[in-house]
Amino acid sequence: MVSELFDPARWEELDRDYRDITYHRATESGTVRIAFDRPDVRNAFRPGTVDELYDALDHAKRQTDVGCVLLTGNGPSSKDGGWAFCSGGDQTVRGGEGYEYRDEDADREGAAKGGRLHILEVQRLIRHIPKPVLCVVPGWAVGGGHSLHVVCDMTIASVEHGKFKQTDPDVASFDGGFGSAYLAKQVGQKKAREIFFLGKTYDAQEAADMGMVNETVPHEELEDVALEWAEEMNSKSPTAMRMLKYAFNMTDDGLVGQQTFAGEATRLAYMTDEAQEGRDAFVEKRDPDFSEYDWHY
Ligand code: S0N
Repeated sequence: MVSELFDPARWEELDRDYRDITYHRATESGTVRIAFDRPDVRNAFRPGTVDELYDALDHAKRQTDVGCVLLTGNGPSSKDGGWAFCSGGDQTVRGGEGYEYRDEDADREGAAKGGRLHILEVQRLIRHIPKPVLCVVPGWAVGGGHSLHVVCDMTIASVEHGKFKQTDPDVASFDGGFGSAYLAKQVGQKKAREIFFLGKTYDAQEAADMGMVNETVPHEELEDVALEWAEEMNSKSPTAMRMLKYAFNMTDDGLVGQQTFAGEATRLAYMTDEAQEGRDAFVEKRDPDFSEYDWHY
């Protein structure tokens, strides 16, 4: 069983030999579903989990017929029936320098000898992937899992089980990037400081009321609604969606945001006859003739 909320009839597994996540593609649309699959530890991530997550997101990014990405957590826990999106870094593999590849992970290809903190690479990929990422929260979103929900384009949460909490300072950890700064953009400075400094638990409706969750959904309907939202987004212009995502990012992302947006603008400009005249003139070793192109206003 992938998850009690997962309808196998609507999904096809993408076989990429993952252990800590599952990866599916909708049978009838260009939506993919990536899910943490460690429900007995509230979907905490270890370095191998982060490698798999990065790989799946990167794969989804490269599929030109894939639109929306759903990021969620499988469940419930076989131990106590509890639900989680993700409870952040697995504290049992945290060493002196970061999170370590242990036991069967030690032989993983590319396993670093020292500790890793590469969930931040995943955060950047979610931020810059040229398609919408919808976080689907069936239970706890805690610590680094809370930060992942913050960085996704939108979040929907189970009204019964969705719970949001920042434990970073309890375990002497701090996400000083998107997890705090971007959170403050969503809920305001005072509220963001409360979330980190007090570590209170907020239910899904409270999280929606403060602006970090888009909508609360009855638990049983969570994945159906996620798929509906994804299909709505997939029906829109991919170029417009990509440019909008990068435009929303740009004011907060500084020169990296400008570069990302500008790269897409360049790609669009390359499609014009004008740009092709520039290329052709160079290749044909002649002066370019831009005389027939207007100075639009
Ligand atoms: C999620 C919580 C609130 C759930 O509480 P609840 O429902 O009472 O369940 P528990 O009985 O506590 O948990 C059930 C079982 O799951 C295990 N477990 C839960 N979370 C983790 C975890 N994060 N790591 C390892 N195990 C976990 C429990 O131990 C329990 O197991 P059993 O059944 O064997 O007893 C509650 O569990 C909780 O508070 N969890 C810890 C949350 C936490 O502190 N997470 C870490 C926060 N910090 C980060 O995530 C930092 C990492 C990060 O993202 C980052 C940030 C900046 C820069 C880099 C990084 C990076 O990591 O790369």
